[in-house]
Amino acid sequence: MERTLILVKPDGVQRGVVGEVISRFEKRGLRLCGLKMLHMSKELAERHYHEHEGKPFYEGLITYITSGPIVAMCWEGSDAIAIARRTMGATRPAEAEPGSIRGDYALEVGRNIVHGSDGPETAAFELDLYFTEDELIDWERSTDQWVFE
Ligand code: IDP
Ligand code: MG
Repeated sequence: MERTLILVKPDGVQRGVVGEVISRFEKRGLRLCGLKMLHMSKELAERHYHEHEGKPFYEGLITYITSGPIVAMCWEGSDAIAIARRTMGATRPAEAEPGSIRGDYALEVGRNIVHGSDGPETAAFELDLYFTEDELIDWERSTDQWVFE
């Protein structure tokens, strides 16, 4: 079982697609293991996006991600990281497949609705930024046997 951090970014919250994003991950079969709403501080944004520091879009990215409340979630399942990234679609919405979240709801890379961890190490690092251990819930669904092999 793998866990991944998913964020509905400020544009997604403002545009009222939080439920839609949650619904897509739920329908895919991933299991929700943590959820909260918060307004990211500049410090948290800089820690989250430290790998992009110095890039031309970095300052705009920090301004964007701290511009309003976000929803942070933990989703789990076999291959959750890769499956969530495919469900989200490509970083650049122009390249995101129709049927993906970004392919259906976004136009611009700097307003691309969602974030998802890109690997096991970043997932662990990012989940730790947003959730304490006791905020991540270990539970079973009655449908798990019909979703997990
Ligand atoms: P990801 O979110 O799909 O993992 P990353 O390359 O890690 O994509 O970039 C992080 C975020 O930074 C993107 O989701 C996007 O919001 C923003 N970003 C990336 N590249 C650009 C760009 O060229 N212009 C503006 N924003 C960008
Ligand atoms: Mg990334």
